[in-house]
Amino acid sequence: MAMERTLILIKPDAIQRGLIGGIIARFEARGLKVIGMKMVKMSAAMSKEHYSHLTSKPFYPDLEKFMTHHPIVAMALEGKECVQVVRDMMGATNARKALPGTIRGDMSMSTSRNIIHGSDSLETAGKEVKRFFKPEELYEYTFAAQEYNYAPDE
Ligand code: DAT
Ligand code: MG
Repeated sequence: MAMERTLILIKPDAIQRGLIGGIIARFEARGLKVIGMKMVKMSAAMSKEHYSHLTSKPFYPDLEKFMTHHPIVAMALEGKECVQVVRDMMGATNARKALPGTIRGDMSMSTSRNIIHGSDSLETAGKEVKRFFKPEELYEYTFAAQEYNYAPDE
């Protein structure tokens, strides 16, 4: 299986609630590699691009206001099949329906205040990592104990 990259955003609600470290710890414990990480304040234009599938929805104005009013943490993660792995770790969009054990299911109670974004497909992930990170902000390195994260034939 090929290595993939995906984009995570730790949203304003998570930052206000002191959950940055708790969220990052989940990904580290899973064995995903952090290859880029920074704080950013999304602009309205970035929000409209990032949520282009939702701009016509009635809740979009609140979503844009929410995502742009406060800095967020952007992370690029790398791992085998990590786009789906991260989606599974996040849980359902409506956090009240997210299963216990998922990030949303353990730490949030809302659809619009659901603490984390993760890319929804490999194609989206490619675009989203580029949206938030310049090439020089992404780092290539290997885990010293890589053979303990994956078998050679995976
Ligand atoms: P996800 O974040 O699980 O990929 P999405 O891409 O459909 O879900 O929506 C992006 C964000 O928009 C979501 O995290 C919160 C907000 N949102 C989606 N549906 C909503 C709704 N019905 N009411 C309020 N906010 C919503
Ligand atoms: Mg989405």
